[in-house]
Amino acid sequence: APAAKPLPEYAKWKNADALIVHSANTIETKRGAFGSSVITPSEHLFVRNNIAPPSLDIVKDPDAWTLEVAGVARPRSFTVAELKTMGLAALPMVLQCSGNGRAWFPSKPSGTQWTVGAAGCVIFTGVPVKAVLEAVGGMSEGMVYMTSTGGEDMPAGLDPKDVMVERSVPVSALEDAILAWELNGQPLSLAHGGPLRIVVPGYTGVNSVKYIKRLAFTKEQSPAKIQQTGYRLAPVGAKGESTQASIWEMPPKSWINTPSDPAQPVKAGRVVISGVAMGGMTAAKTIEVSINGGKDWQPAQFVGPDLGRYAWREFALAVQLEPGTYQLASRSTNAAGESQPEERMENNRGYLNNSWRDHMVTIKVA
Ligand code: MSS
Repeated sequence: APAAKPLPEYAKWKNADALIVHSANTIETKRGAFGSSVITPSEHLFVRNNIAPPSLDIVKDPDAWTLEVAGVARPRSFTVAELKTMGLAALPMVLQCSGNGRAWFPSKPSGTQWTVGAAGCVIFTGVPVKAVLEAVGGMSEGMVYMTSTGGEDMPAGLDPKDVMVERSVPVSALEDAILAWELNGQPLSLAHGGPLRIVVPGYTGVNSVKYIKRLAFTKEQSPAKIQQTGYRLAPVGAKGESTQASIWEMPPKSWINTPSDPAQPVKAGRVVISGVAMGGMTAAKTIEVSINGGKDWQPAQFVGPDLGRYAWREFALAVQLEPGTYQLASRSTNAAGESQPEERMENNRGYLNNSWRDHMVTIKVA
């Protein structure tokens, strides 16, 4: 096996044993490293940056970071210190990259070959966007999108529009969105968007812009490339276009974490199969497991606390397994009645994979 790449400086505090370092900007959680306590430890949480993150200096005095708010009745800026006086919400939610599961697309889309680990269930703490909006007299009339701008320095010589991380989501998404300065009980690290990050629960990771410096309510979607042609549901072989669906809401999804290592035979007898199930925009309601490649399904139990509609649930099913080979699959259904499909939705960049067949694991019992 090739030598593991080292963790980049800004993520040095993470647990290298729990992670696959694809590059300095793309770090994946190993399938066996989510734990079974619902919340993904921060040291195990994936990282994805579209461009190099800003300097670590910006998290030295987080309260001094400023956020500009525009497209509202009374536009103004707030420091993080001021935001902390305006409201408080703790938001348990799945943070998942749009391209999680890309590795299984037969069309071999470009981009990081994530399997399951570009996701985690974490608790962000901050101020509700609603509270901030109230303080500025509400959004200006006719606004359709909530547009967030990342605080990266723009590389010299390039058109900022081609590189800036600026994402727009429908204004309806502000309902449960927060501006967060804390993750799992600790000040938000640079790796995850400190000093301040917007988090849009139920939406894919790219919509939760890190080191947010501007929050604007806008009539149009951002002109940035990452919005206009990036993160679009393009047919295989076709370029991204602003007329195609934007990658916003997440569909229901689940996968098995234990046992999941084909190289580690499991001892015959009673085996507990466990994993995680999410509902997307609404809660995961039921979860089924198959031990024969999806021919037969049986209900599994949710275990651990229910942290609300945007969090995932741990699930478990105890089965009796004789020596042999088993294909373990899981299928979740959300409160809106939507189930994981057998097949992925093919698309050029490998987004939104929630196929139960792709997430299946083959294990040996001896
Ligand atoms: N933000 C910013 N500012 N920048 C960048 O690059 N990225 C995205 C988000 N945000 C970015 C941002 C993505 S893309 C993702 S996933 C996320 O983030 C991640 O997170 P973390 O914390 O994990 O790193 Mo895909 O859809």
